[in-house]
Amino acid sequence: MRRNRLLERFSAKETMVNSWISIPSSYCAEVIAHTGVDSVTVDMQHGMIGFSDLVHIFQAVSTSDAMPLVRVPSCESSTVMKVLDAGAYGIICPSVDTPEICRELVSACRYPPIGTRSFGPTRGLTYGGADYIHHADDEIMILAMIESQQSIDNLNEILDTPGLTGIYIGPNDLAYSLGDKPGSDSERVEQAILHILQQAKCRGLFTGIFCSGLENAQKRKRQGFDLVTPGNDAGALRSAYQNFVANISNTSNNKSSGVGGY
Ligand code: 3PY
Ligand code: MG
Repeated sequence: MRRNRLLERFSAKETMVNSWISIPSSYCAEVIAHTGVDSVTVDMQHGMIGFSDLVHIFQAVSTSDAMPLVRVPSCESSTVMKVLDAGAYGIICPSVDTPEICRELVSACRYPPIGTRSFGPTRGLTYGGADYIHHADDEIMILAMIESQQSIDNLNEILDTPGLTGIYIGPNDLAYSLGDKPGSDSERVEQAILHILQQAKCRGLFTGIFCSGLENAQKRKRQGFDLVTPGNDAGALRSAYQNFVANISNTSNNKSSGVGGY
């Protein structure tokens, strides 16, 4: 089976750059996948993306070395299993607030006897290779999003879930949950992020985080996160075009400026 290079780079202790796709365009995803990013995450929670868009995006990503990941809308098992069958090498699941949700997530991602993933690897077999079913449980990553006070209250039990690969922090929802606004870098949000990072790292878990942009991603790298996402595709496109406009017509246009990496 094709190896998951995120796991290889994790073993080598290298920082990885993840991209975040919200635009339903295989061409846009192909361009991003060929920039040297380590992974392309298709955002099916907040992105403008349906299942057939996802398949086309994955086909485009397959022309590069970037690993295909999906941020699913929830831990609901039929969606998790379907995107795995489409060839996802990692699942990022939002709002894993309790150990029960985490166990449900792990179960949906793993074949029996470990979990309850249903057999039918369709495109996973084509992309992964003929021995897919023998190695899928070792190569596919399961990342639980920690993004609420409740998930922090349950952190130890969530992180101790057998089979969990690691965590991915959603700082914007975390800020809301702690009484701040998306994009906040308040002391309580920063303290919470460092606490989650430290608890995950001391268990040897993989750590990822969504970032508000380049500077924020550089800071997270310095803090020791394994994988950083410097915002999404729409945010990057918007800021590039705002920069063109501001520097050519000498007007600053803040009408649609991004928030929290979006
Ligand atoms: C968050 O910051 O809450 C996220 O889910 C990142 O998209
Ligand atoms: Mg979130």
